Amino acid sequence: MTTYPNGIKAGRRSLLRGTAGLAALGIIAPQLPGLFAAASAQPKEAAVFNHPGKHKDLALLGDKPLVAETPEHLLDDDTTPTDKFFVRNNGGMPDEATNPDGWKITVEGEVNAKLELSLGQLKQRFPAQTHRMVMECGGNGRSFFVPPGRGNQWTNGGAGCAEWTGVKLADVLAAAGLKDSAKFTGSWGTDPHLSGDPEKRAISRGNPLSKSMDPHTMIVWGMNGQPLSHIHGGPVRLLVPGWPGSLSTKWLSNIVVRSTPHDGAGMGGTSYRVPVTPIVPGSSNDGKSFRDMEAMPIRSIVTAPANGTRLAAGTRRLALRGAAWGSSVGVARVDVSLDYGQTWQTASMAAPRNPFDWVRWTHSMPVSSDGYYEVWSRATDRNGVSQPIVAANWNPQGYGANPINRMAVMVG
Ligand SMILES: Nc1nc2c(c(=O)[nH]1)N[C@H]1C(S)=C(S)[C@@H](COP(=O)(O)O)O[C@H]1N2
Ligand SMILES: [Mo]
Repeated sequence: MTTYPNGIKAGRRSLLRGTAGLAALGIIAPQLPGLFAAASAQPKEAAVFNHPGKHKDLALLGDKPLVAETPEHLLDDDTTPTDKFFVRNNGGMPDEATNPDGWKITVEGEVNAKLELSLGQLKQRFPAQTHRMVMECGGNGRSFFVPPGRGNQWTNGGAGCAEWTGVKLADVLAAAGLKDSAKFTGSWGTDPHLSGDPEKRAISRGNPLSKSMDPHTMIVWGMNGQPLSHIHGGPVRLLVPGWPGSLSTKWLSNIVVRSTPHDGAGMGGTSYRVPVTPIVPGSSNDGKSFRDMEAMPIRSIVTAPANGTRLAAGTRRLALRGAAWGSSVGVARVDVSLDYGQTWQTASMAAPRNPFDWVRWTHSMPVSSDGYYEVWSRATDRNGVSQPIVAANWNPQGYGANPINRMAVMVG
């Protein structure tokens, strides 16, 4: 009984707080085919996440380091409010900056002149921009793998879509002057390793220069119109949209431009890497032949009604709302099914504001009778690639699981 996906947990938590939830009936939406587990075998209510400025219904996945995901029904806003945005730390948190504008960032390596900039100088020297973009943990969806991947058992809530304000990383790199040898970047934050050993880094990730030069890749100090909060990497972080969230270095202090791929903690082996040729689920592998994860796969979620909602007897229409994002080519379509995928209907989508924004979708779906229904959602990208039925391309650390979304409602 190890494979209960935590989506159940998230749904169950909200139900336990409600008055007429399905949990009370012992009915919980399974997230994987065949897992119709008895309520008694369900995980206990998730630990409560208590942090100033964060929503109390975020689901705590880990304490040390601090990791909390957003239940799907809390992702129902067009723009994810900061209090509902997931949190993923790999180490501790640095002390909070007392003088944010004095925070220093250095840029060095394959550049003509090493740059040292305070946040105040960064704001003055380069044009600011604001974009609404998804940031998503590379491990989002991990709990859907069978057998489970190693690490925090994310359901679909290791993602959010906020408005980020800052400058283009490309402008800052250009100011340092890129040498011909510049091919990759790497970055560090100031968060301490959990062991307390100052020689060790919690995480330090990097990507090809081309992604750093994308005008949507930013050094940000603002989130949803407010100064970037400490827990989200304030006063300043990287925001590398569309690729694993781990690249979006919080508490950003150092950027290095390199001729070879970055070699920080969290690079190489099986870290943020996926098989090129599929491997046997559950097998061990050193990841040497894997490739670095780049664009996150396409995903859709249902954000309303909440998983486990009980609707009045006689309800004959479901007003569904959700979101879809991911894929390097953009979301083309979202389909929903009320009959376990036998028939699908296409939802209406709002246009995304930029290639890294999510798509909000809505659909009004007829219900033929009272009873238990599962709502499935499936997004398809512009290349015709859809979410698989079950998590695909198993890998030891559980990256890239994006099966169709499943949630349940009870009518009557
Ligand atoms: N310095 C630093 N940056 C970091 C991390 C970290 O632990 N330390 N975690 C990364 C990971 S794995 C993710 S998914 C995102 C999470 O950002 P958030 O906590 O603001 O949601 O930050 C990334 N940046
Ligand atoms: Mo992550």
